[in-house]
Amino acid sequence: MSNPIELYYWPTPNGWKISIALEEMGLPYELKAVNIGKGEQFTPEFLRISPNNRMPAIVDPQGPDGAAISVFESGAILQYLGRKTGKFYPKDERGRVVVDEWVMWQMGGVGPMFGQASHFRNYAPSLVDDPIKIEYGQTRYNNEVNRLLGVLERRLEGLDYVAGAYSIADMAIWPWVRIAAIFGQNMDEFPKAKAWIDRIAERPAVQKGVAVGADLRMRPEAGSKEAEESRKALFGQTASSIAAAAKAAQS
Ligand SMILES: N[C@@H](CCC(=O)N[C@@H](CS)C(=O)NCC(=O)O)C(=O)O
Repeated sequence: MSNPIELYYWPTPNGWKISIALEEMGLPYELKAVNIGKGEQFTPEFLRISPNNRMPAIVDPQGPDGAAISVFESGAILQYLGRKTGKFYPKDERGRVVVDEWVMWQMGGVGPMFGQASHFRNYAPSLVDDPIKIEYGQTRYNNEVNRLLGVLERRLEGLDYVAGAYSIADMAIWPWVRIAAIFGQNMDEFPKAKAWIDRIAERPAVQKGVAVGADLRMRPEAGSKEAEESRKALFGQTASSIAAAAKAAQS
């Protein structure tokens, strides 16, 4: 029996990509919660595994040649797990290129743009402070989210999954797209994407994956001390603030 993969995780769309993949691939794993609202992503131990101070990350005790390996960036983790298991990641070059294209589309487009749309919708300071700038940010990122949903809708014309067969690309894209309605997108505009969301949601491994650590995700009440601490940990990060947080975590 091999040692479980360590999953550095917090229950968010980027975290779900990996809990879903591990469930789909039937790999044993051990949860290592990284409470990003409390700044646990800045500890020197975590930064050694994930230098970008973001979760998810994994440590596979049985990496290449049997030695341990750590991987950060969800797209790289999905590709690593796909290569390791030979599941949901085609071995033939043409098939693999298509999956890689859609994984990269998620990593470079969907993740960052949905992330910014969420920031401007849920976290930007009140409209009263600076209505023009905030509205500009909201419109820009909501339009990008809408454009990306249109790309997905066109892609799913005649396909059940983005690369033909269900793959790590769907696992990367689904956790963000399924919450697009919460960002104010009208999903009736995108019937194929909507059907794809439901098709994937029916998979038992996906249901297990999104349930991982659900009890950890307790959004602090707006205006509470916890909410203020979480804002401080997550927003306004600079190179020197990360260095200071890492140092503080060490002492
Ligand atoms: N490109 C990264 C993005 C990961 C990411 O943004 N993770 C967020 C949570 S969804 C995080 O760890 N945030 C901590 C922080 O902002 O300090 C990936 O796909 O792995």
